[in-house]
Amino acid sequence: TSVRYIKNIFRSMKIMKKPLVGIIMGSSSDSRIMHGAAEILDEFGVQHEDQIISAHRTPTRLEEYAKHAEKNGFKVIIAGAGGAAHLPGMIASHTVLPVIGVPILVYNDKQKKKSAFSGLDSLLSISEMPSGSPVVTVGVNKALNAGIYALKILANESSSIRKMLKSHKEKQHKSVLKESQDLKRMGLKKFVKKKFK
Ligand code: RP5
Repeated sequence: TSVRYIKNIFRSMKIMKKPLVGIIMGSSSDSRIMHGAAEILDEFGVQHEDQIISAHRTPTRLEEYAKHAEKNGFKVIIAGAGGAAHLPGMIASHTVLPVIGVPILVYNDKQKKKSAFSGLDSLLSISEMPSGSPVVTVGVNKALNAGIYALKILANESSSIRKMLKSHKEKQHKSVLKESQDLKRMGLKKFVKKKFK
């Protein structure tokens, strides 16, 4: 049994070494938002492979990427896109891997302008998939949540990720308690001044 135990440890170390998550985005401009997903995966020691794939500008890469993701054993794909955000849905139509969509609020730095519909365009483009071809969708720009959701999917097969998710929850609980204690002690006026000014 101890040999089997050691073998299992090595197997799980090997699993953690190869990318389990594919992060893709429609444009380099999305990378400023999508790095939120990468950060939480890094914190959990989960490898991910990151690429730019545009549903509109590089349409032939969609099927290619879906095959690549399956061949390389990815367990979940996180796909972010803004505006007419077809990337998550089109990738989902090429694979049975779960796809988590991140609607991105397109922001043009040079003109200091948001997209015409402030992210609602991307949100609806991703969430309103036809029956039979689902994409789960997080909130606008919520790449961190997509990362956490991917970890939850991976936790079904990994007790160490499950444990880390539990302690992540505990950390959140403690941090809210601490803030509440500070608020109670200082009163609203002082609290706001200290925290936000
Ligand atoms: C979408 O168009 C991309 O996902 C991006 O959010 C948006 C704007 O792309 P750029 O014009 O910044 O390349 O396809």
